[in-house]
Amino acid sequence: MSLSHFYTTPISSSITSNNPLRSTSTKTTSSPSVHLSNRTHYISCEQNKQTNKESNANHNVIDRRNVLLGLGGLYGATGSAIGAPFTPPDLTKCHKATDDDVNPKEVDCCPPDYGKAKMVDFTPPSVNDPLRVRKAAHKYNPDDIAKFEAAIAKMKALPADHPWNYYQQATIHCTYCNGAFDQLNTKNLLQIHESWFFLPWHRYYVYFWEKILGKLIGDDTFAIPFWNWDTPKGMYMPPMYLNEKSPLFDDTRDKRHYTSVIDYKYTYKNSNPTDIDAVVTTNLAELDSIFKETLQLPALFMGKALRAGEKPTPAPGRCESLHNVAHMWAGPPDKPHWNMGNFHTAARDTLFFAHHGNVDRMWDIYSKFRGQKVEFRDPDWLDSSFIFYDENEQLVKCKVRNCLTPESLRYSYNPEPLAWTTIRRKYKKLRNEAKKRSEGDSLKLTPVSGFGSQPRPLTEPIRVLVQRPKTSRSKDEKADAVEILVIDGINVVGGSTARFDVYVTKSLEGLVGPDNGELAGSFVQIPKAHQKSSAGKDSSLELGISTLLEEIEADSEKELVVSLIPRNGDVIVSGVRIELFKVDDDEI
Ligand SMILES: [Cu+2]
Repeated sequence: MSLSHFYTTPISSSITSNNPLRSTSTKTTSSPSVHLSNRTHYISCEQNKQTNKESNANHNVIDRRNVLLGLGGLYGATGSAIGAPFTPPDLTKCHKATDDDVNPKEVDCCPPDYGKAKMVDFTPPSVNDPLRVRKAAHKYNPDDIAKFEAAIAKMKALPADHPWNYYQQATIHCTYCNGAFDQLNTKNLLQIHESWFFLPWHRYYVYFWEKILGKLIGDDTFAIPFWNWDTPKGMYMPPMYLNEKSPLFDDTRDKRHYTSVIDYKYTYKNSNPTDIDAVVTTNLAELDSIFKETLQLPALFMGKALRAGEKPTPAPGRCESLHNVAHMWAGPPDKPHWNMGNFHTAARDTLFFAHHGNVDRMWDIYSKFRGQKVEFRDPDWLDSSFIFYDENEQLVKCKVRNCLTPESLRYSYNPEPLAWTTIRRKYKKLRNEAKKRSEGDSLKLTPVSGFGSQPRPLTEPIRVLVQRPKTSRSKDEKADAVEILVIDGINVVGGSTARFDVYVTKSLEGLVGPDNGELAGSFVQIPKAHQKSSAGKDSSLELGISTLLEEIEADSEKELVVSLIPRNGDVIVSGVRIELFKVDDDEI
């Protein structure tokens, strides 16, 4: 399958992944996950055969715990719960969390008091229930706005301790993201961000919020708006959120951005771009890259695996990293970045739900590009569960497998043109002009060498030569394994906000010019509350580069120049490497 044709060609080859990034040997040993050498991680055919034998016929899923045990019982002897689906926490054991951007640092993230409420399994809505259709926020008419405002006003007017109360609802985000609970029977943080739970958890969260609002105004067709930040006219704060008299208004947002276009390269410093057309084009090109580079390996889009008993190692997908930018941009530039700019408080702003409507829509589009093949056939993902308070005031336990499509929850998105699917030619023109300008600035070439063996602070741009495991791969080889740039051991000093961008270009015999090359992706972190014990845990960033290499005609290059460009925050990086990751094929 050619990646460059995926927008127009029906996806026929099997690209479903059983969490392929976990399938490497690196995560099954006790050694640190920092790798300074370049290695190829192919899963052997034997392992694939073994996993298939163990697949569950009903759901076509594979039990990775058996696979791991079969590979030497690495986890079996510990008796821990490692390698199992996530479960809801013990609701009686909520504790304070830490937020490094706040003074004093301790914050309360405990959810509504569920008392002795009995938890039942969530039953997905009937196919006969009305379909709720979410519309783009910037297209809302006065009637749409009035209805939405009425619902929000009612939610805000509920008693403060009611589980449907606006602020109680906002606290749920804090609960699952900010260290209010440990995972059941462990000392490990309950955290659904920066992993494969990011998209399904937020899907449920927004779903129940919408259902409750509908119930409050007695309308079972009620749907929330989505912030359509992937289309030129939607790349602004939707106007209805800026009316100071509206219950949708939030005074904490960055006022510089009330009328400016969102820049996906935003850090707190660069605001209000003047060349709007260039920013919009660059934004769209990034979206195009995100979809193309992640299509074969869902972990690259959705985030890496996290299983019960594991200490979360932040590894967000590109969807989440981009979503962080919009949080940063909407929230204020100063600490503690309330509301949107800090996970701990983000859901206090109604714009959060429009933002996550679009994040959820991105997942839906991604899923449809993939022919709606399940992203991870792993029961540790599918059978993981979260709790929510539903529109009948019932505590429900919701499994990932029941939210794989919006339609299964009886909602959908009003179709909007996907502006980023046709931007490539315009973007190339823009890039070529920029390159010419940069050549004019300086023809100076500077030497580049390897990263070295020690972690390095990213106080200035780091440009390093990185070897590729294989050059000039055939189409079949590319369909079989994805080339990935891995940035290891990313430590944000102080755990606060940070960003750096990663560029790739060809080397000129060990030298590099002034142009950084093409953007491969970004590391973007916004402040969050956490448990002290998990502070400072290193992150990793994994970026697909197959399409990028075709674009810059670097397929035959043995080495590439990778540039890490600091934008914000104090960051230390431990290593940069390029690997090939096997794409699981359910037809094997
Ligand atoms: Cu968010």
